[in-house]
Amino acid sequence: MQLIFATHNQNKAREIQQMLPPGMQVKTLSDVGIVEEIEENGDTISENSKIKADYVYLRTNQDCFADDSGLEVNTLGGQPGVKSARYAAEHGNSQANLALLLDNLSGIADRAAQFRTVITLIYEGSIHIFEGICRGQIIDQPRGSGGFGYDPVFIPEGYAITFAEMDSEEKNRISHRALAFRKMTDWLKEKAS
Ligand code: ITT
Repeated sequence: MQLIFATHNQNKAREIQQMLPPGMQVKTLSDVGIVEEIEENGDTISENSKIKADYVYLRTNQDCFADDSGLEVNTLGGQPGVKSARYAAEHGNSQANLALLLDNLSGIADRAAQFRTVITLIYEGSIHIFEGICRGQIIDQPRGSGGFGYDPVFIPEGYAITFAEMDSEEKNRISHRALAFRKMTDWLKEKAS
């Protein structure tokens, strides 16, 4: 069985391949001849994951899934949210995004935030949604050099270190993305058994 992942990122695809039963093969967009970037113009993280999955399904008529993620900060009304990659400027610059976030939170005591991933799976023509949430706190100075994006300022609940200070295996065990992917792969395993 073949499942198309709406991404050009081979690393993401490899990671999810390892979580799936043998017999289920993940293909990336390039593997199926989709070379263009899919425009993510939805108003929410969920909408963007659906836009990407719908696009691939329309083009290929095959089982497929798409993910979208973002950081939601309580006191900022859920911002940067769907705009996480382009918070400070249209073309994603993690440093600038991070600086703007810290700026917007300066002097604010409530630093609660969460990373959210939404996966839209189109399987045998039906849509299934899987969500992963990782709650935590935004600190006021970046710490650590691992990960990407907002990792240096995010401390997940139950930890004293940021995602950027954590080794990648540990982050991949507890992250929003890992949780959402695990939900999807568990569901697929159930289907396949
Ligand atoms: P795609 O090409 O797969 O779309 P992306 O960089 O847009 O990659 P996501 O959709 O997963 O990544 O996430 C959107 C933004 O949300 C991302 O650019 C980061 O700013 C932020 N983000 C998401 N997951 C994150 C994580 O685990 N750690 C830090 N920042 C994250």
